[in-house]
Amino acid sequence: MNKKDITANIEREVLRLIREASGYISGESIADELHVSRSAVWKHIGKLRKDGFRIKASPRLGYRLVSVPDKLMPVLIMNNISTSYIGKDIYYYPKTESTNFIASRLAMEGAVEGTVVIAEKQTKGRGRLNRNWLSPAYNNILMSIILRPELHPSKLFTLTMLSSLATVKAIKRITGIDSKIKWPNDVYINNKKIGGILTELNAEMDKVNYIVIGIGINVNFDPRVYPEIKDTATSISKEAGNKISRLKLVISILEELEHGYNLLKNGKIVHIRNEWNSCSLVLGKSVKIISFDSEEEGVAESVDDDGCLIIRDENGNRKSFISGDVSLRLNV
Ligand code: BTX
Repeated sequence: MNKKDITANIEREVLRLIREASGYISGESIADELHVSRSAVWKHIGKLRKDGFRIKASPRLGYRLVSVPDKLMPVLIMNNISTSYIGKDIYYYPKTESTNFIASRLAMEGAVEGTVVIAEKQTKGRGRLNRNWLSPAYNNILMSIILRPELHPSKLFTLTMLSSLATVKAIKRITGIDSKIKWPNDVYINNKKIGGILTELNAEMDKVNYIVIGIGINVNFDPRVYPEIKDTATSISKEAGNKISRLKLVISILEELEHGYNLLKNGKIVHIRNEWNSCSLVLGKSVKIISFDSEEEGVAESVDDDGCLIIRDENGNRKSFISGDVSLRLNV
């Protein structure tokens, strides 16, 4: 472990101890428990305060945690997560270009599987087909996860499936709300978009080097701040009618993702596909598939192993569409 990791670990432990204390906890007991000096404890308390934690200090009693900031800081995630490898290494940025971009760079430099990149604000948030992903600072979830699956590159869609499924399950777990998946990569509540997945890979002919899963979720923002999406987007808080804990949701998504990824590693792909299908917003519905030079209509029948959507047109012909190239609109 390098010096930076040791410092981060102590800070995490200091926070854990003052969080777990029912009232005040003395600097001396923290120092004893962590085998560090009292002035080191004081320094870490100072750093936590600078990051937005409100900590009361009393010369006789010690320290008491008053409140934690509404920020998706690694120290808060790591102290509460129950995963064994996803989210054990977290990079946090108040502002960056795109978490997918940072995660790709880290993956190229050898970052371990399960590394997570989180931003509070992206200046170049990306969707599919070069589209933009919009989000104001400190309202939503913007994160990317690095995985290194033993998977043929053509099976990339399975990871998109896993991620949207993890998102749907976490939303249910934290808020009780049912969300749906719109093929290929969007998450919807009440027919409006609340999230999207952008899966990118680096691969050779038949081997994946790494995959970056980018997840963007509208948690506590009012989509009216962006005129271009105000009619098509919503957020979880808007649908729930109250503010949602971004921290609990991030943790839950990472836990669900690890659970699903373990199933995939154990060959349970059919189980994942069945669950994913049961959350589909499009199967059985009349849809329009739009590509850059044509439009096709039909009833969405199924999604195959490679993520292609099969539709049946009005003449009974079946057609298959690759997820990478097209957009889908529901006919209402
Ligand atoms: P997508 O191509 O399906 O969605 C992009 C389209 O959705 C945009 O063209 C716009 O119309 C609409 N849109 C943009 N922002 C929002 C929003 N906040 N809510 C609803 N609709 C919106 C979906 O792509 C994949 C998005 C992944 C975003 C994550 S964030 C973390 C990671 N980093 C990064 O740069 N991208 C991913």
